[in-house]
Amino acid sequence: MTSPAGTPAPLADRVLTGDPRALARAISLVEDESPVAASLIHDLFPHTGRAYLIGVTGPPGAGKSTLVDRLVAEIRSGGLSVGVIAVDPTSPFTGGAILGDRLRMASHFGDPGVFIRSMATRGHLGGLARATSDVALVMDAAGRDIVVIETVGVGQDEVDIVRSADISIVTLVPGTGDDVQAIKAGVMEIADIFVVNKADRDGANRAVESIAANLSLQAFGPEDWHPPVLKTVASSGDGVPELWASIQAFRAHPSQQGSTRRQARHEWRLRELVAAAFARHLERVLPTGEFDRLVQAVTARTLDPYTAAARIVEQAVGAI
Ligand SMILES: Nc1nc2c(ncn2[C@@H]2O[C@H](COP(=O)(O)OP(=O)(O)O)[C@@H](O)[C@H]2O)c(=O)[nH]1
Ligand SMILES: [Mg+2]
Repeated sequence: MTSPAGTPAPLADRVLTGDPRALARAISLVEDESPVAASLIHDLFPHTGRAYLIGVTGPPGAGKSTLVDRLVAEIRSGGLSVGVIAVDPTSPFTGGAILGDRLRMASHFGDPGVFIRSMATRGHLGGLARATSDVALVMDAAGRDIVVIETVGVGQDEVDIVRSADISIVTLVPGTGDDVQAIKAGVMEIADIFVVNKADRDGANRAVESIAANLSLQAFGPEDWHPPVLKTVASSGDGVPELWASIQAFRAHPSQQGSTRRQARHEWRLRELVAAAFARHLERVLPTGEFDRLVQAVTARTLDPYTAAARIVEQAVGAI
């Protein structure tokens, strides 16, 4: 696509045509929080909202990357295009484990319907969850039907990432009942589907029962979706077609037909952006050292934290 003058079309236009090189470039800009990222998102945003976001989380080594790889193959067999965002720092997709990266990519190598991107887990000023959300937006704009986000369910950032997907899949393995504790309690509550992977190992049924027992403590209404507990062997692909079927059943479930979940996602994003903008504004308008002085006053108990916060807001808002 070229503009009338014969110069290359703007990046946003090329992303919208699905050009993988433009997609890679746009993702880098967004991930690096480049100054042009906001205007890029501005141009792309009206063309987003079509992709379905699948969050996959669980402890390191549970087989998430292997499972995602198989799931992508399953999705591709139905003809849908896929974007994968690997946020898991231990993921073979991510930098560092370059050999694993190549091996993993190899199964989809040459398939333009699959775009895999690893995210650096550090250095995001606006937060990892924000960066991940924006990368997913760019993939959405580029026409990816499905975006799969892999993350380790250990930190708050990861929980936020999975919570902001359209569906959250929590992956556990047999043998260690502690796994359920190893991931954040909050993750158990956000799971729409539980997967007991490595079901070729002893104790898979016990793990299923313990998750089911845990679920029975939660109150589900008759209209609610009841999170199923599935068994998979990601290394062989066993159970993966059933997982994909379950994802589709969730997507079609009456409880998912409104925009409640997406509205919650946008509310959360907007709050994050406003908070970040306010923090940047504070840095500009507060007199040098003022924030530190207030922290010291609170530490010395000469000032209470509510009064200190009120003073900061007053100075900031007064200067807007
Ligand atoms: N036995 C068995 N091993 C598996 C299975 N799925 C993955 N693995 C292995 O578990 C290890 C960790 O897998 P990986 O996908 O990197 O886990 P992640 O850290 O959760 O992304 C690898 O050596 C995989 O080959 C499975 O279903 N059964
Ligand atoms: Mg991984």
